[in-house]
Amino acid sequence: SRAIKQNTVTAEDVRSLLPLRAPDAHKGSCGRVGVIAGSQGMTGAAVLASTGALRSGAGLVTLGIAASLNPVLEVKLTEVMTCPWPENADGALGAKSVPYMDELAMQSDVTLIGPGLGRREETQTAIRQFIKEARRPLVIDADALTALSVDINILQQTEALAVLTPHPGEMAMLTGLTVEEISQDRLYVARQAAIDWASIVVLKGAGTVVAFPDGEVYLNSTGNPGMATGGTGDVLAGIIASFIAQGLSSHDAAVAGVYVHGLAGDIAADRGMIGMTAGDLAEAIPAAIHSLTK
Ligand code: NPW
Ligand code: AMP
Ligand code: MG
Repeated sequence: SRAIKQNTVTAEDVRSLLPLRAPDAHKGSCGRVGVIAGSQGMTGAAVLASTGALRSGAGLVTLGIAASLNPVLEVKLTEVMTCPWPENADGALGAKSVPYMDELAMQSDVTLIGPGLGRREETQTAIRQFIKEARRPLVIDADALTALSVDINILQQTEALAVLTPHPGEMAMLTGLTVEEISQDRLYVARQAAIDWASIVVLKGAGTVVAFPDGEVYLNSTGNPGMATGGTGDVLAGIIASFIAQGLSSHDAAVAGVYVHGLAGDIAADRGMIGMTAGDLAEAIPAAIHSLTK
């Protein structure tokens, strides 16, 4: 690996970054997270992303979802509010949904877009249009990364500061490199991407790298291979968005979010690493935050 100065994050560092709860806090002062996620077959991704945001302390979480899926989400989610949005003939988000995406973003401190949205062409086009016009902080994950990969210049065009959370497969799509090339030099690849895209890049995997447009790089120390199971990335995106909504800079939210996500994975693994689920990890987030702040 090329010589890059890497920062390691300690529990003490994260403690000092985490949002505080003022005695007179109310739900409106603890951050509003907008979530654009889920499609037929992947409503779970929307649930996990929204739950990750709630379990890390967001005051209010609102999920935008294709209208035909709304009844399912109303049942699966209790504390999260949902917005049933007009959909295309195939029941997915598309051009008709974009004004509603814009409206949700204007009413939220941060918008998380991508988990489980799917790769239908109309959905992908709508995602690009939304990101291009966005003005407030974004967390961009999963199928919204796929959308970006056909026109990465959108990141230069948008006013919004974005945190991108690719796994190595998504990073390969975004950069044109192979997964093997990325794995050989994770620090360098993440750092160069953050510089080129003027965005914060969270390159996931064992030893997640968080890289910033000024060349600064962090290597995470928490987490375990029990987290190699469907949906854990959706939870991470929710945590980072939640910390931004609670007033952390996107920089601090990415660093603290990755650490807390891994710690929650470690706490969930105390009950057995094999067979732990993304839902178990999400349920362990409050204990992870408590262990850092008590
Ligand atoms: P391979 O072949 O496995 O070795 P995709 P996804 C590669 C939603 N979900 N290191 C991988 O390689 C997500 O939110 C919904 C190296 C393959 O080529 C998305 O919207 C769930 N390679 C959607 O599903 C729960 C790695 O990347 C490609 C790698 C698709 O997301 C699950 C796979 O990537 C899921 O979260 C690594 N660490 N990781 C739900 N319950 O609703 C991946 N690759 O095609 O983007 O598939 O990540 O599952
Ligand atoms: P995704 O592939 O988007 O669901 O994201 C998977 C999440 O699990 C990321 O946060 C990864 O960093 C984490 N993860 C997966 N495998 C491991 C591993 N072997 N060690 C630590 N974290 C992992
Ligand atoms: Mg993912």
